[in-house]
Amino acid sequence: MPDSGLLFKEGPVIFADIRMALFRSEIIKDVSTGLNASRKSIPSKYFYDERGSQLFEEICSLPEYYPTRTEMSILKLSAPIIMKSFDRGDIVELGSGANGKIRMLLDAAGPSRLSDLRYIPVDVSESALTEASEELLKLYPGLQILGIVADFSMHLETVPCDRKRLIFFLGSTIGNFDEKMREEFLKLVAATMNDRDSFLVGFDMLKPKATIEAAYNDARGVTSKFNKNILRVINRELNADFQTSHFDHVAFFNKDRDRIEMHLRANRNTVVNIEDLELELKIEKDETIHTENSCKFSREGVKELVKKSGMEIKNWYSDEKGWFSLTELSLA
Ligand code: SAH
Ligand code: AVI
Repeated sequence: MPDSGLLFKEGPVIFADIRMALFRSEIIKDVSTGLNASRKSIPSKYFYDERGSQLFEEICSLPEYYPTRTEMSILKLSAPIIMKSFDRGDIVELGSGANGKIRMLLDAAGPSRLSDLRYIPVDVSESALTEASEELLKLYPGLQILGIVADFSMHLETVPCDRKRLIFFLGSTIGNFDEKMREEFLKLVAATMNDRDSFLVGFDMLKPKATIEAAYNDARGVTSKFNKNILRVINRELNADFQTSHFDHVAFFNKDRDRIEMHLRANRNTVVNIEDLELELKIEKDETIHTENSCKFSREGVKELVKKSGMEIKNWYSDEKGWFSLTELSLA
């Protein structure tokens, strides 16, 4: 059980809000560092307020956004294998978001095993966490849930590790880290694992550039709304006056770094006041704010990363086209 932050109980779900007390100092530091730099950026975790989480859910069902449906197709086949040897313990999900994927695992476990399982979703988005948990309880009565609102890159120590664990990090959220952070993060998770635990990580694999770029430039413009939502978050949290119409959504594949880059590009010279940072920001036409990287992986790249983290690949699940991979890792 987490030993810091705010613990509260809502019906049979227990929530621990590790983030609340730290949020303000964190966002001030992150946004101030990012927007005062010569190449402006804002960390992608600030996409996910209530609206951002809803927009991400919409993205997941867009025809162009292949990662969600591809990973779900892999889970459909692999969930029964993964759950076969896991009859009791904790199912931890880092960056849990909505509950579609975890439901496939709970279904594979079957109703008779639910009371021996505890589900521990960890997410910065309190709204996503509470909504998903409430829905899960209705669908799976008897399941214990401990929801933790926390930044998984900073507060992994708040996730209990006293029982056997299956730890999930799905959706290729690992691709939103840069290379150094990916390695550090895997090492951090490995340091909390026992021999009996497994870590299941989703990787979005390299594929034709046009397919990848279409996934981040959907025809309905949902990804554009999602990208611009980060400015609305900054406006609300730091009393800023970004005009979202002064920025265009830009997403392209950077071939040298095997990643999609998302930016917001100013479509005119604009001045933004961020009251809580006492900052007047002059942004020139065509200047960009870098909001996200989404790395795509080769099988060799994944193997190398896993090796560096002190873990090994126990199982490799993939789809027919090799577009997405779910890797099961354990301590080496
Ligand atoms: N796992 C889900 C959601 C992926 S979207 C899926 O596969 O579809 C990424 C999720 O991670 C969002 O719910 C977001 O709120 C959460 N997230 C992003 N950065 C985070 C961080 N640093 N710490 C904890 N959660 C984070
Ligand atoms: C959460 N993450 C893995 C998504 C991605 O594809 O990198 C976020 C996203 N950004 C734009 N569309 C989806």
